[in-house]
Amino acid sequence: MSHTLLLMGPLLPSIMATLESTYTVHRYWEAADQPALLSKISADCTGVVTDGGRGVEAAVLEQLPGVKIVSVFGVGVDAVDLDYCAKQGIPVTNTPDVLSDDVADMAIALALSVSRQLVNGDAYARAGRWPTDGAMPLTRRVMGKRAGIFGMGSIGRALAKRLEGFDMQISYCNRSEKADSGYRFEPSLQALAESVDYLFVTASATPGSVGAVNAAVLDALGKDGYLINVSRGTLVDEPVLVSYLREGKIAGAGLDVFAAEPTIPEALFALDNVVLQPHNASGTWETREAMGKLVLDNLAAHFSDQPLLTPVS
Ligand code: 8YV
Repeated sequence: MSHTLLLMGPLLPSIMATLESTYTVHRYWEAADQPALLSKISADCTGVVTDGGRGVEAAVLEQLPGVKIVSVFGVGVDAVDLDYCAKQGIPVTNTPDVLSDDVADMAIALALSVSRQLVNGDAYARAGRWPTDGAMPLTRRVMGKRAGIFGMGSIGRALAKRLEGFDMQISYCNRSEKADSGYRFEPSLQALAESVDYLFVTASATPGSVGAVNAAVLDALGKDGYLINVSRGTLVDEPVLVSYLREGKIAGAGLDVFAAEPTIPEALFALDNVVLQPHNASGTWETREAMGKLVLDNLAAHFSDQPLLTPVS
């Protein structure tokens, strides 16, 4: 008999197809009566599969005492109740590294888009304003500027490599210094913000990083500074960010992530110093396939008593 899994939300169709042909999968998000589903599978369910945004809460895991693995489609595990999993000895796996290049690409795309006003330029061209109004307003150069990276993990390093191509001076803030990186380490996020033109947020969401990009950090970034966030919206004090963008207290922002997804603060829609994405930094076929494969491989390793490929430490 195949192992019984609870799937919290939809994944890539090809990954779901493999999952459903290998295991007995129950689709939580489609259940009309979710508590009834949990009690129905309570005795049999041995694993949970979810994505980084949905995660899984203790209230669900408590109903499934046989669960011995949580496999996450995503690198961020902030939506999983890690304390509960640790207490119960449930290993959690994620999908690091395979998405770093695409997420770094998105950070670069956002920095270029907001600085060079790509979205506004596109609208200007499509509205036929070039022949009537002449050239669009001038924009800001990216190359050669100072970049600060908050979070020097796999995504931070992939981003730094790209920023080098733009001849940028690179500094970073991280829990610990990465001496081998060759970039300037700045332990204080506020001091980092003060010394750069672009502040990139790539750190994972932990109790220590949530809310870290606050008013003091944005003040330090200043009216000529840009914020680019491809990590989690919760790392930024979002209401403060919105008001700073409105009032021109920072130059602009490129945002792929928000505090209460999929809701984006409506005030941002009217601002032309912001470029928005619907949390799509890892959203390429190539990366999503690779993430899905890691989810499947971790499950296969678990169910055949092999070491997990990418356990969350
Ligand atoms: C995904 C992410 O969009 O990896 C993460 O932590 O946030 C993204 O890659 C998400 O997990 C898929 O829904």
